Order: sequence, then C-alpha cells, then structure tokens
Amino acid sequence: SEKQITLEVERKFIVPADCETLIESLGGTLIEEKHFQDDYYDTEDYSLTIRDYWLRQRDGIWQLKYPPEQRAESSSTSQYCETDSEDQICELLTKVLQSYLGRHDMHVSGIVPVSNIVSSICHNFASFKTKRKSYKIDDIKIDLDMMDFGFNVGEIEIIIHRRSDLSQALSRIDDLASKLGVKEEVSEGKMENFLRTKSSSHYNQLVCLGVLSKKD
Ligand code: V4E
Repeated sequence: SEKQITLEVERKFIVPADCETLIESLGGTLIEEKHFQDDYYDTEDYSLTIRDYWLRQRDGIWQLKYPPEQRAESSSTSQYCETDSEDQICELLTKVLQSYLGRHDMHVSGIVPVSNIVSSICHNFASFKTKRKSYKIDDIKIDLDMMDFGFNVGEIEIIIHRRSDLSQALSRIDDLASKLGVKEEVSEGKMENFLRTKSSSHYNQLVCLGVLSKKD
C-alpha cells in the first residue's frame, strides 16, 4: 500500500478587504486567534536555508520545515514537510549539515538536544511576532497573519498523508482562492518579505539559488 507521509500544501495570498466575511459565507468558522514568536536559525554561511531547510523556535518549540523528496510542479502553491520531533530534527540537521560539520572538523554523535547544535554552530537570522486568525472550512485551514513588521499575508493550507491526494489538494486550494476573490498574483511569504526588506544579501543569495522566488 501507499507510503504514509505528512505534507503541507499551501498557497499564500494577498488578503482581500472582505476576506473574513467571505470565508464565513462559504461556511468557514474561526477556530483560533493567537500570537506567537518565531526565531529562525542558520549557520553563518546559510547551510540550511540555501538547501531550503527552515529551522525555527516557535514560542520555544523547535520546528523544522524542509523540502519533500518529490514535489508536484505548481507555481502558486508550495509543499513542505514539517516536524516538531527533536529527535527527527537532530537527525535531519546532522545529515544536511554534514559538509558544514566536516569543513569545521566537528561532529554530532547520536541524538543530542537541538539547542546544543544551534548554540554551537548557528545564529539567529530572523525573529518576528505573528498575530494569526485561523479559519477552517472542512479540512482546509485558512490563516490570516499580521506581522509585527507591518506585513500581512493569508495562507490556504491542506495537510495530506498520501501523495495521490496531492493533485486534488492543489485544485481545491485554487478553487477556494478564486471563491475568495484572490487575485492570480501570489503574495510573498513573511520570510521573503522580512529578508527582502531587512537582510538583502541573504535574500539575494536565496533568490539566485532559486530557493525564494524574486518579487516582481
Ligand atoms: C518554508 C519557508 C519558510 C519557513 C516558514 O514557512 P511559512 O509557511 O512562511 O511560515 P508559517 O509561519 O506560515 O508556518 P506555519 O505556521 O504554516 O507552519 S521561510 C521560506 N520558506 C519557503 C517559502 C517559499 N519558497 N515561498 C513562499 C511563498 N513561502 C515560503
């Protein structure tokens, strides 16, 4: 049978003025309103983000977002794996940082706390607070985010557990986006906006490598 996976399929959008009313008229309900703080970490040569690995502490909890082994081609929607398991994060970091560790004559033996790895080889490159309103329509989640640096973004998300559910998830996201009156233009993510406006050399490296797409 098919391999069980957990894949976040999401599309960012510029929030239209009447968005919340529209969500409610489509049967959506407000499930949560919360504030949280994200602190992102990388090595000084950006070994993680150049490989599209995003290591953060959200309100003190370690989380890692990283690219899946296979991805469907989609210009408007992105797909990432995410884990909150410190053991798994440690394993993934040890693998992805292998060449960095080798070059610095360092090694990580076995499972160690993520904060040990981070405190010895990483620095904080982005920190921000989010005010988030989360709505739900069936298994579709809609997040409306307001950032403390003056940027707003919406996100439509479906979590799938089988690769065969991907194409349906992509079309359901696009269908909902058009019902919300979302324009074709896809919004920057909060990290893209943060780096573009506050850390242009890191931003330009990631755009050059194709990790982030250039804002037109
Ligand atoms: C995957 C990624 C980053 C990590 C943060 O991801 P994002 O979805 O922006 O964060 P958030 O806070 O909404 O996470 P959630 O609460 O849903 O877990 S930073 C940059 N990326 C890659 C990326 C990309 N290439 N393009 C776009 C539009 N967004 C993100």
